[in-house]
Amino acid sequence: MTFAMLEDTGGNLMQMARRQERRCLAATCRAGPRAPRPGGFRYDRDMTDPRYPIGAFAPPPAFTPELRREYIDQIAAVPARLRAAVDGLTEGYLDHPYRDEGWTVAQVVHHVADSHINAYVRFKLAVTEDNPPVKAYNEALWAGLPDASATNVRGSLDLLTSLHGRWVTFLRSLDAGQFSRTYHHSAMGPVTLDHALALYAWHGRHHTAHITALRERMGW
Ligand code: NI
Repeated sequence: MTFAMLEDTGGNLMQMARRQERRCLAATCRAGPRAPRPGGFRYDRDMTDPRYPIGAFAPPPAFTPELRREYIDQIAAVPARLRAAVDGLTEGYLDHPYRDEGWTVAQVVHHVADSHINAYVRFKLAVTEDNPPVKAYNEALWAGLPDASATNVRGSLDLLTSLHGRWVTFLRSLDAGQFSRTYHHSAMGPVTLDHALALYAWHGRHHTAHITALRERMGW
């Protein structure tokens, strides 16, 4: 995921990009002053919307060491939870879209790996450079590439296990000052690591829930 592309859709890319940009610029993507919302997650969308099984992302009103620990724990849990979400699913199930016109279950798994590779690099850049530029990527096109649309998800699950191991070790080493550092996103402008931490904690839960909600709906 990039901040610019929270929506997973195979729809028209230009429309999608414009829609995403509007949503990001209007709502949750920029670092800096905004009206905070309590609770960290906003449930203002129809909760039956299969695109947002845990609600849309909204940053918390304030960051505390306890909240950061909670977010890091959520990020640490992603590989095992995603692995459990697809446990027992064979080829036909992994090729099933998680919603009408949505990505397949396998693509969702591969996307989390693609997104979190980008996230990991962005965090490291922000800690070692002064507001470094980072680039949005076209997640819809990435999801169509052969390695990200293949049915076999083992490679991405193993990648996530290793990646999150490194990422979480790094995140747990950061102090409050480092979480206030920023990277400069090509679509959203400056983003604090606090904001990014909350976002990626949401992101892992968001996509895992795409799969668990599908299995619940389908009785798999
Ligand atoms: Ni995503």
